[in-house]
Amino acid sequence: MKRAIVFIIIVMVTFHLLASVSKVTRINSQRLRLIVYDPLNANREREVVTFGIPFPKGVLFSTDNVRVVNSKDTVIPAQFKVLSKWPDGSVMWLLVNFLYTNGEEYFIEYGEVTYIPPKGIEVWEEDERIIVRNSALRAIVFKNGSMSIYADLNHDNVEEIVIKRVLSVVIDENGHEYFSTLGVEKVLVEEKGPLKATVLIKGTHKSLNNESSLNFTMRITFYYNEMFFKITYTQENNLPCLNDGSGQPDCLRFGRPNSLKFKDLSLKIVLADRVDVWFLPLDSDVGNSVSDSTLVESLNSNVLVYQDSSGGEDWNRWPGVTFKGYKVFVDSHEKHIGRRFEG
Ligand SMILES: [Ca+2]
Repeated sequence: MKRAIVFIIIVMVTFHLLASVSKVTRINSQRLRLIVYDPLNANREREVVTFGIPFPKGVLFSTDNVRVVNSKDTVIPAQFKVLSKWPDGSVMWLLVNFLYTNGEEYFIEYGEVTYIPPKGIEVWEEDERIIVRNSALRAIVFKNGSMSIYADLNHDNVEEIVIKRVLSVVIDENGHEYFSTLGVEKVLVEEKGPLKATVLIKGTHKSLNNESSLNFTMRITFYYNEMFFKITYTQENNLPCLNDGSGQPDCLRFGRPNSLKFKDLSLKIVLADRVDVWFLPLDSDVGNSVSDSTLVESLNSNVLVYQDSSGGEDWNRWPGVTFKGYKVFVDSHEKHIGRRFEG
């Protein structure tokens, strides 16, 4: 199975006018060369690269007139979003996603070019659910925030259920449980394009007695032709920060009013079948130059990931932390120390 990692890239672009020598006539079109820096220098095949790019005033008025091509002038599947515009309505900042394979050269062309995006992902919304389908999987996100995934894993042209349910559970100090699926406030399609589509779920964890705990935001992103998907999951405490009586905020230290304490937080992905191995993406060890890697273990092992502090430069700025970053324990043995656990 392909690794579900969307890597971080830095894209440098160089502007130059399109040379007159070309297989395709491009009157008044311009071309930018894209250079993708991959710090891991990994083998990348058709992975989504995302970046923003600024345009001069008055040169691009529609995402129909921009496209990504390779050195053979083949148009590459891409997705564009206008982030801001100049006063004359032309594009100032454009968000670009395209499918990148390392070793290829890529260019952005704009001006008198046309781009017809592929029909990569279908998304439709019904009263009780949102359905997302690409060539590899079908996902149903219910309006209560749960999700099921179907795919044809054994290639007999009949799809099977692969994931039965996705939810998060908070356990408070007294052992009471709060479920994301009981307190969903919003389920919507946040982004829908040929390369990726994102469903947003927001809500509050609630107990069976309708008591509330942490707030959450979950984004589930599906990709063109890919069986993997990405869950971005954020916990929030949306209770207000109170005034300490002298005009200063009284929420900077743990335990102050409207702090939320909990003993455990789990993101539960209920699979239809048992699996034999799992893997964790790991970032560099603190204090040495070991590069990013993956930890693969059997499902019989017991895994604990403990993020004690932010892992950044200011990791010990507030009291209550004991070390920089996170540790991974397998069967109670410490296996790894990193900065920020990526899930
Ligand atoms: Ca099947």
